[in-house]
Amino acid sequence: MQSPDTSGANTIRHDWSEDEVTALFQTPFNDLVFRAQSLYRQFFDPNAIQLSTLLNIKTGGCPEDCAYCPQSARYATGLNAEPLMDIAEVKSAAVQAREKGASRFCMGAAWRSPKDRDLDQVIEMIRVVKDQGLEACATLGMLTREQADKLKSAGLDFYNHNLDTSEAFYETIISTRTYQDRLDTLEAVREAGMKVCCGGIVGMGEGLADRVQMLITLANLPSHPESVPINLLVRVEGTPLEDQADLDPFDMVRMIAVARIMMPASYVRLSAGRNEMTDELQALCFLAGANSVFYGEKLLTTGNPEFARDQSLFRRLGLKATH
Ligand code: SAM
Ligand code: DTB
Ligand code: SF4
Repeated sequence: MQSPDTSGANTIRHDWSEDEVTALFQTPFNDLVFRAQSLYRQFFDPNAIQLSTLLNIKTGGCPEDCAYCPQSARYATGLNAEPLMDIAEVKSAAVQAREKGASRFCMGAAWRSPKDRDLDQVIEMIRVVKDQGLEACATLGMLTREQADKLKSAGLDFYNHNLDTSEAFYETIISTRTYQDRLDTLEAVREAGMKVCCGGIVGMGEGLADRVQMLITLANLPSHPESVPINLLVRVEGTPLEDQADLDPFDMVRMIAVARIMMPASYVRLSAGRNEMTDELQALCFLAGANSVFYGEKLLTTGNPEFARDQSLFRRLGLKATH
Protein backbone atom coordinates (compact mmCIF):
# COMPACT_ATOMS: atom_id res chain seq x y z
CA MET A 1 0.00 0.00 0.00
CA GLN A 2 1.10 3.59 -0.61
CA SER A 3 1.91 5.67 2.42
CA PRO A 4 -0.97 7.83 3.56
CA ASP A 5 -1.16 11.33 2.08
CA THR A 6 -0.10 13.51 4.99
CA SER A 7 -0.12 16.77 3.08
CA GLY A 8 -3.80 17.44 3.83
CA ALA A 9 -4.33 18.40 0.18
CA ASN A 10 -7.08 16.83 -1.90
CA THR A 11 -8.59 15.07 1.07
CA ILE A 12 -12.01 16.78 1.06
CA ARG A 13 -13.51 15.28 -2.06
CA HIS A 14 -16.97 15.00 -3.58
CA ASP A 15 -16.13 12.75 -6.53
CA TRP A 16 -15.83 9.29 -5.02
CA SER A 17 -16.32 6.38 -7.40
CA GLU A 18 -17.76 2.96 -6.68
CA ASP A 19 -14.53 1.17 -7.65
CA GLU A 20 -12.35 3.25 -5.42
CA VAL A 21 -14.61 3.00 -2.38
CA THR A 22 -15.01 -0.76 -2.87
CA ALA A 23 -11.22 -1.02 -2.98
CA LEU A 24 -11.02 0.94 0.27
CA PHE A 25 -13.35 -1.54 1.99
CA GLN A 26 -11.20 -4.40 0.66
CA THR A 27 -7.91 -2.92 1.87
CA PRO A 28 -6.15 -5.17 4.42
CA PHE A 29 -7.46 -4.24 7.87
CA ASN A 30 -4.21 -2.84 9.29
CA ASP A 31 -3.57 -0.70 6.22
CA LEU A 32 -7.12 0.63 6.27
CA VAL A 33 -7.10 1.54 9.96
CA PHE A 34 -3.62 3.12 9.64
CA ARG A 35 -4.74 5.25 6.73
CA ALA A 36 -7.93 6.35 8.49
CA GLN A 37 -6.07 7.19 11.71
CA SER A 38 -3.32 9.09 9.83
CA LEU A 39 -5.87 11.24 8.03
CA TYR A 40 -7.91 11.70 11.19
CA ARG A 41 -4.90 13.30 12.94
CA GLN A 42 -4.69 15.99 10.27
CA PHE A 43 -8.16 17.24 11.17
CA PHE A 44 -8.81 16.43 14.81
CA ASP A 45 -7.23 15.98 18.21
CA PRO A 46 -6.90 12.16 18.25
CA ASN A 47 -7.65 12.01 21.99
CA ALA A 48 -10.87 14.02 22.00
CA ILE A 49 -14.41 12.71 21.81
CA GLN A 50 -17.66 14.56 21.22
CA LEU A 51 -20.59 13.49 23.42
CA SER A 52 -24.23 13.85 22.36
CA THR A 53 -27.10 12.92 24.67
CA LEU A 54 -30.37 11.73 23.16
CA LEU A 55 -33.86 12.34 24.46
CA ASN A 56 -36.98 10.79 22.96
CA ILE A 57 -39.47 13.67 23.16
CA LYS A 58 -42.25 11.74 21.39
CA THR A 59 -42.24 7.98 21.80
CA GLY A 60 -43.87 5.41 19.52
CA GLY A 61 -47.04 5.34 17.45
CA CYS A 62 -45.19 6.32 14.27
CA PRO A 63 -47.09 5.78 10.99
CA GLU A 64 -43.93 4.88 9.02
CA ASP A 65 -42.82 1.29 8.40
CA CYS A 66 -39.02 1.44 8.86
CA ALA A 67 -38.19 -2.25 9.33
CA TYR A 68 -35.59 -1.64 12.03
CA CYS A 69 -37.69 0.62 14.19
CA PRO A 70 -39.36 -0.26 17.50
CA GLN A 71 -41.41 2.96 17.30
CA SER A 72 -43.40 2.07 14.19
CA ALA A 73 -47.09 1.59 15.08
CA ARG A 74 -47.12 -1.34 12.64
CA TYR A 75 -44.97 -3.65 14.75
CA ALA A 76 -45.86 -5.23 18.09
CA THR A 77 -42.79 -4.28 20.07
CA GLY A 78 -44.56 -3.75 23.38
CA LEU A 79 -43.81 -0.03 23.34
CA ASN A 80 -46.52 2.34 24.62
CA ALA A 81 -47.04 5.39 22.43
CA GLU A 82 -46.75 8.59 24.42
CA PRO A 83 -47.64 12.22 23.66
CA LEU A 84 -45.07 14.95 23.19
CA MET A 85 -43.05 15.36 26.38
CA ASP A 86 -43.55 18.40 28.54
CA ILE A 87 -40.99 21.13 28.72
CA ALA A 88 -40.04 20.56 32.37
CA GLU A 89 -38.95 17.00 31.61
CA VAL A 90 -36.86 18.20 28.69
CA LYS A 91 -35.22 20.77 30.92
CA SER A 92 -34.27 18.27 33.61
CA ALA A 93 -32.83 15.88 31.00
CA ALA A 94 -30.80 18.72 29.46
CA VAL A 95 -29.48 19.77 32.88
CA GLN A 96 -28.41 16.19 33.61
CA ALA A 97 -26.76 15.83 30.18
CA ARG A 98 -24.71 18.97 30.77
CA GLU A 99 -23.73 17.89 34.28
CA LYS A 100 -22.56 14.53 32.96
CA GLY A 101 -20.36 16.24 30.36
CA ALA A 102 -22.32 16.13 27.09
CA SER A 103 -21.80 19.01 24.65
CA ARG A 104 -24.85 18.37 22.47
CA PHE A 105 -28.44 17.43 23.22
CA CYS A 106 -30.43 15.68 20.51
CA MET A 107 -34.22 15.44 20.65
CA GLY A 108 -35.91 12.68 18.66
CA ALA A 109 -39.58 12.35 17.77
CA ALA A 110 -41.39 9.35 16.26
CA TRP A 111 -43.02 11.36 13.51
CA ARG A 112 -43.16 11.06 9.74
CA SER A 113 -42.87 14.86 9.77
CA PRO A 114 -43.75 17.51 12.37
CA LYS A 115 -47.07 19.36 12.35
CA ASP A 116 -46.85 23.13 12.74
CA ARG A 117 -48.37 22.95 16.23
CA ASP A 118 -45.73 20.39 17.24
CA LEU A 119 -42.99 22.55 15.85
CA ASP A 120 -43.94 25.45 18.13
CA GLN A 121 -43.49 23.19 21.16
CA VAL A 122 -40.17 21.85 19.85
CA ILE A 123 -39.00 25.45 19.44
CA GLU A 124 -39.65 26.02 23.17
CA MET A 125 -37.59 22.89 23.89
CA ILE A 126 -34.72 24.17 21.75
CA ARG A 127 -34.66 27.34 23.88
CA VAL A 128 -34.47 25.33 27.08
CA VAL A 129 -31.57 23.26 25.69
CA LYS A 130 -29.67 26.29 24.44
CA ASP A 131 -30.14 27.99 27.84
CA GLN A 132 -28.07 25.17 29.32
CA GLY A 133 -25.17 26.08 27.04
CA LEU A 134 -25.61 22.89 25.02
CA GLU A 135 -25.64 22.58 21.24
CA ALA A 136 -29.12 21.58 20.11
CA CYS A 137 -29.96 18.88 17.59
CA ALA A 138 -33.34 17.47 16.59
CA THR A 139 -34.57 14.56 14.51
CA LEU A 140 -38.26 14.97 13.76
CA GLY A 141 -38.69 13.31 10.36
CA MET A 142 -39.16 15.05 7.01
CA LEU A 143 -39.06 18.85 6.94
CA THR A 144 -40.18 21.46 4.46
CA ARG A 145 -37.90 24.40 3.79
CA GLU A 146 -40.23 26.65 5.85
CA GLN A 147 -40.04 24.30 8.82
CA ALA A 148 -36.26 24.13 8.51
CA ASP A 149 -36.12 27.95 8.48
CA LYS A 150 -38.24 28.08 11.65
CA LEU A 151 -35.97 25.63 13.45
CA LYS A 152 -32.87 27.51 12.35
CA SER A 153 -34.34 30.81 13.61
CA ALA A 154 -35.09 29.12 16.95
CA GLY A 155 -31.37 28.39 17.31
CA LEU A 156 -31.26 24.72 16.32
CA ASP A 157 -27.62 23.90 15.50
CA PHE A 158 -27.96 20.44 13.92
CA TYR A 159 -30.69 18.45 12.23
CA ASN A 160 -30.38 14.66 12.10
CA HIS A 161 -31.94 12.84 9.19
CA ASN A 162 -30.34 9.59 8.09
CA LEU A 163 -30.11 8.00 4.66
CA ASP A 164 -30.06 4.69 6.56
CA THR A 165 -28.68 2.63 3.63
CA SER A 166 -28.17 2.65 -0.15
CA GLU A 167 -30.94 3.74 -2.51
CA ALA A 168 -31.14 0.16 -3.88
CA PHE A 169 -31.49 -1.57 -0.49
CA TYR A 170 -33.73 1.18 0.91
CA GLU A 171 -36.94 -0.20 -0.59
CA THR A 172 -36.56 -3.46 1.33
CA ILE A 173 -36.43 -1.44 4.57
CA ILE A 174 -38.96 1.40 4.15
CA SER A 175 -41.96 1.76 1.84
CA THR A 176 -43.68 4.82 3.31
CA ARG A 177 -41.24 7.45 2.03
CA THR A 178 -38.69 7.57 -0.73
CA TYR A 179 -34.95 8.03 -0.78
CA GLN A 180 -35.54 11.25 -2.68
CA ASP A 181 -37.78 12.50 0.18
CA ARG A 182 -34.78 12.07 2.46
CA LEU A 183 -32.45 13.91 0.11
CA ASP A 184 -35.01 16.74 -0.17
CA THR A 185 -35.14 17.12 3.61
CA LEU A 186 -31.33 17.19 3.78
CA GLU A 187 -31.29 19.92 1.16
CA ALA A 188 -33.89 21.97 3.05
CA VAL A 189 -31.84 21.68 6.24
CA ARG A 190 -28.66 22.71 4.45
CA GLU A 191 -30.29 25.65 2.70
CA ALA A 192 -31.76 26.86 5.97
CA GLY A 193 -28.19 27.07 7.27
CA MET A 194 -28.23 24.30 9.86
CA LYS A 195 -25.48 21.74 10.29
CA VAL A 196 -26.35 18.33 8.89
CA CYS A 197 -26.14 15.09 10.87
CA CYS A 198 -26.67 12.22 8.45
CA GLY A 199 -25.55 8.61 8.36
CA GLY A 200 -27.04 5.17 8.40
CA ILE A 201 -27.27 1.68 9.80
CA VAL A 202 -25.16 -1.41 9.20
CA GLY A 203 -26.17 -4.97 9.96
CA MET A 204 -29.61 -4.90 8.28
CA GLY A 205 -28.61 -7.59 5.73
CA GLU A 206 -27.20 -5.10 3.23
CA GLY A 207 -24.22 -6.04 1.06
CA LEU A 208 -20.86 -4.37 0.65
CA ALA A 209 -22.16 -2.53 -2.43
CA ASP A 210 -24.91 -0.95 -0.31
CA ARG A 211 -22.41 0.34 2.27
CA VAL A 212 -20.28 1.68 -0.58
CA GLN A 213 -23.25 3.44 -2.20
CA MET A 214 -24.53 4.97 1.02
CA LEU A 215 -21.14 6.49 1.82
CA ILE A 216 -20.76 7.73 -1.77
CA THR A 217 -24.17 9.45 -1.57
CA LEU A 218 -23.12 11.15 1.66
CA ALA A 219 -19.61 12.14 0.60
CA ASN A 220 -20.66 13.34 -2.86
CA LEU A 221 -23.24 15.78 -1.46
CA PRO A 222 -22.26 19.41 -2.17
CA SER A 223 -21.04 19.65 1.46
CA HIS A 224 -20.21 16.74 3.72
CA PRO A 225 -22.55 16.32 6.70
CA GLU A 226 -20.76 17.79 9.72
CA SER A 227 -21.79 14.72 11.68
CA VAL A 228 -22.05 11.16 10.34
CA PRO A 229 -23.72 8.65 12.68
CA ILE A 230 -22.94 5.01 11.95
CA ASN A 231 -25.48 2.85 13.75
CA LEU A 232 -25.22 -0.89 14.27
CA LEU A 233 -28.73 -2.32 13.99
CA VAL A 234 -30.28 -2.85 17.41
CA ARG A 235 -32.43 -5.93 16.83
CA VAL A 236 -35.71 -5.31 18.60
CA GLU A 237 -38.24 -8.09 19.12
CA GLY A 238 -41.39 -7.54 17.08
CA THR A 239 -39.65 -5.63 14.27
CA PRO A 240 -39.15 -7.33 10.88
CA LEU A 241 -35.37 -7.31 11.48
CA GLU A 242 -35.47 -8.96 14.91
CA ASP A 243 -33.70 -12.11 13.69
CA GLN A 244 -31.11 -10.46 11.49
CA ALA A 245 -27.74 -12.24 11.54
CA ASP A 246 -24.81 -10.86 13.56
CA LEU A 247 -22.53 -8.44 11.77
CA ASP A 248 -18.82 -9.30 11.72
CA PRO A 249 -17.51 -6.70 14.21
CA PHE A 250 -14.58 -5.89 11.89
CA ASP A 251 -17.13 -4.78 9.28
CA MET A 252 -18.26 -2.10 11.74
CA VAL A 253 -14.65 -0.93 12.09
CA ARG A 254 -14.22 -0.90 8.32
CA MET A 255 -17.39 1.16 7.88
CA ILE A 256 -16.07 3.75 10.36
CA ALA A 257 -12.62 3.80 8.71
CA VAL A 258 -14.01 4.30 5.21
CA ALA A 259 -16.41 7.02 6.40
CA ARG A 260 -13.44 8.74 8.09
CA ILE A 261 -11.33 8.60 4.91
CA MET A 262 -14.15 9.86 2.68
CA MET A 263 -15.30 12.66 5.03
CA PRO A 264 -12.12 13.48 6.98
CA ALA A 265 -13.28 16.77 8.50
CA SER A 266 -16.62 15.39 9.75
CA TYR A 267 -17.43 13.95 13.14
CA VAL A 268 -18.03 10.23 12.65
CA ARG A 269 -20.26 8.94 15.42
CA LEU A 270 -20.17 5.40 16.73
CA SER A 271 -23.91 5.44 17.32
CA ALA A 272 -26.51 2.79 18.18
CA GLY A 273 -25.25 -0.67 19.10
CA ARG A 274 -22.52 0.26 21.61
CA ASN A 275 -24.32 -1.54 24.41
CA GLU A 276 -23.72 -4.82 22.59
CA MET A 277 -20.07 -4.00 21.78
CA THR A 278 -17.02 -4.87 23.84
CA ASP A 279 -14.73 -2.10 25.05
CA GLU A 280 -12.05 -3.46 22.69
CA LEU A 281 -14.32 -3.18 19.64
CA GLN A 282 -15.23 0.39 20.58
CA ALA A 283 -11.52 1.22 20.99
CA LEU A 284 -10.88 -0.15 17.48
CA CYS A 285 -13.68 2.06 16.15
CA PHE A 286 -12.05 5.10 17.82
CA LEU A 287 -8.70 4.09 16.29
CA ALA A 288 -10.41 3.90 12.89
CA GLY A 289 -11.57 7.51 13.30
CA ALA A 290 -14.85 7.54 15.24
CA ASN A 291 -14.75 10.67 17.41
CA SER A 292 -18.27 10.99 18.73
CA VAL A 293 -20.79 8.81 20.58
CA PHE A 294 -24.28 8.94 22.02
CA TYR A 295 -23.70 9.36 25.74
CA GLY A 296 -26.49 8.55 28.18
CA GLU A 297 -28.07 5.38 29.46
CA LYS A 298 -30.80 5.26 26.82
CA LEU A 299 -30.84 5.86 23.07
CA LEU A 300 -34.47 6.50 22.06
CA THR A 301 -36.16 3.33 23.29
CA THR A 302 -33.25 0.90 23.73
CA GLY A 303 -30.27 0.74 26.08
CA ASN A 304 -26.93 2.48 25.78
CA PRO A 305 -23.87 2.00 28.05
CA GLU A 306 -24.21 3.27 31.61
CA PHE A 307 -22.44 6.53 32.45
CA ALA A 308 -19.97 4.72 34.70
CA ARG A 309 -18.99 2.27 31.96
CA ASP A 310 -18.44 5.04 29.42
CA GLN A 311 -16.55 7.23 31.85
CA SER A 312 -14.27 4.32 32.70
CA LEU A 313 -13.73 3.51 29.00
CA PHE A 314 -12.84 7.12 28.16
CA ARG A 315 -10.47 7.28 31.16
CA ARG A 316 -8.73 4.01 30.24
CA LEU A 317 -8.26 5.24 26.67
CA GLY A 318 -7.22 8.78 27.68
CA LEU A 319 -10.11 10.28 25.71
CA LYS A 320 -11.25 13.76 26.76
CA ALA A 321 -14.76 15.06 26.05
CA THR A 322 -14.93 18.09 23.72
CA HIS A 323 -16.82 21.14 25.01
N1 SAM B 1 -38.74 9.66 13.10
C1 SAM B 1 -37.63 10.39 12.63
C2 SAM B 1 -37.03 9.79 11.38
O1 SAM B 1 -37.08 8.58 11.21
O2 SAM B 1 -36.50 10.55 10.58
C3 SAM B 1 -36.54 10.56 13.68
C4 SAM B 1 -36.18 9.44 14.64
S1 SAM B 1 -35.53 7.95 13.92
C5 SAM B 1 -35.67 6.82 15.26
C6 SAM B 1 -33.82 8.29 13.68
C7 SAM B 1 -32.91 7.21 13.16
O3 SAM B 1 -32.63 6.27 14.19
C8 SAM B 1 -33.34 6.35 12.00
O4 SAM B 1 -33.22 6.97 10.77
C9 SAM B 1 -32.34 5.19 12.10
O5 SAM B 1 -31.16 5.47 11.38
C10 SAM B 1 -32.04 5.12 13.61
N2 SAM B 1 -32.59 3.90 14.20
C11 SAM B 1 -33.88 3.68 14.54
N3 SAM B 1 -34.06 2.44 15.03
C12 SAM B 1 -32.84 1.85 15.01
C13 SAM B 1 -32.37 0.55 15.39
N4 SAM B 1 -33.20 -0.39 15.86
N5 SAM B 1 -31.06 0.29 15.24
C14 SAM B 1 -30.22 1.22 14.76
N6 SAM B 1 -30.61 2.46 14.38
C15 SAM B 1 -31.90 2.76 14.50
C1 DTB C 1 -29.05 8.13 14.91
O1 DTB C 1 -28.35 8.03 13.89
N1 DTB C 1 -29.20 7.18 15.83
C2 DTB C 1 -30.07 7.59 16.90
C3 DTB C 1 -30.38 9.05 16.51
N2 DTB C 1 -29.74 9.21 15.25
C4 DTB C 1 -31.72 9.59 16.58
C5 DTB C 1 -31.21 6.70 17.18
C6 DTB C 1 -30.84 5.27 17.47
C7 DTB C 1 -32.06 4.54 17.85
C8 DTB C 1 -31.82 3.12 18.26
C9 DTB C 1 -33.06 2.39 18.58
C10 DTB C 1 -33.87 2.94 19.72
O2 DTB C 1 -33.32 3.21 20.82
O3 DTB C 1 -35.10 3.08 19.57
FE1 SF4 D 1 -40.98 6.45 12.54
FE2 SF4 D 1 -38.50 7.40 12.50
FE3 SF4 D 1 -39.02 4.94 13.47
FE4 SF4 D 1 -39.21 5.36 10.86
S1 SF4 D 1 -37.34 5.52 12.12
S2 SF4 D 1 -40.72 4.24 12.14
S3 SF4 D 1 -39.98 7.45 10.82
S4 SF4 D 1 -39.69 6.87 14.34
